[in-house]
Amino acid sequence: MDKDQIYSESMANIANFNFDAQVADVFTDMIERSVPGYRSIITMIETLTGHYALPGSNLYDLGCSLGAATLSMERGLTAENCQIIAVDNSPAMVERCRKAVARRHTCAGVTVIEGDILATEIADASVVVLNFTLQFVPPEERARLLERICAGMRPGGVLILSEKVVFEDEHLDELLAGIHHDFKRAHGYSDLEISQKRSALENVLVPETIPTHRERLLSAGFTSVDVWFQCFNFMSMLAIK
Ligand code: GEK
Repeated sequence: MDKDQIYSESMANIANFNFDAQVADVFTDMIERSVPGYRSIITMIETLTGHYALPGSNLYDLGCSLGAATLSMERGLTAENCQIIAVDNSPAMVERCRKAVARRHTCAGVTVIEGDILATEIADASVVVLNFTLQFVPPEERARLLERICAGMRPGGVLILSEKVVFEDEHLDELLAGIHHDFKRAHGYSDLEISQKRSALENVLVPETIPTHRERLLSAGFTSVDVWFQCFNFMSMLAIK
C-alpha cells in the first residue's frame, strides 16, 4: 500500500482537496490513518449486508472510492440474484475500483459506474451505503438525495450512513477534534500535514451534528434511525425504511 505523503512538504498555496490520481494512489493508507474506526465499519458492512440484503434487490455503494465497502458488501451477500452498483464521480477512483472488482472472480454481480450520485437512479434497493460520502455533497443537496434514496428502497431496507461529525457542545467538539488529531499523530502524520490537510478540506468536507443527520433522515422517510458505531468525531448510522 502506497503511503500518503501529499501534505508532508510545506506548501505556499493549498488547493481545495480533490479526489485525483495522486489521492487515489494513496487512498487506502490515507483513510485508514485518518478515520478512526474505518476498518471496523468496512468489516461490519459485510455483516449488515448479510442481515439486510433481500433476494433480487439492488445494493448501492455511493461514493465508492476504491471499492472497500463494495467488496465488503459482496463478501457479506447471501441473498440470491442481487446486483451491487458502485458509483463515484472521480475517474481516478473508478478506474482503480474497477480493477479491484475485476481481481475478485466472484464479483459477477458488481457494476462500477463513473457518475454523480446526485444524478444516479436508486431503484429496488435493500442496502445503500454512503460511507463518508455525504459530507462531500453540498449541504443544500443532502435532503433531496436522502429523499430519493429512501424513495428507491424496499420497505425494511437499510441505509448505512457514515460521517465525520461536529458537536453542539463547544467543549466536547474541541475535545474530540483534538483527540482526532492525536489519533492522526499516532498514525505518523506530522502537525504540518494535519494542518495543511485541514485547510485543503475546509469548505469541501462539511460535517454536521448527529441530531441534524437523524432529523433529516426521518424527514426523508426513514422510520428507524440511530447511531450503531462511533469513535470520537466519526460515526455511522443505520436508517431503516
Ligand atoms: C470507502 N466510501 O472507502 N458523486 C459521486 N461520488 C462522489 C460525489 C458525488 N457527488 N461526491 C464525492 N464523491 C469510501 C470512501 S471517500 C471519503 C469515500 C473520504 C466521492 C469522492 O470522489 C470520493 O471517492 C468519495 O466520494 C469520498 O468506504 O475521502 O473521506
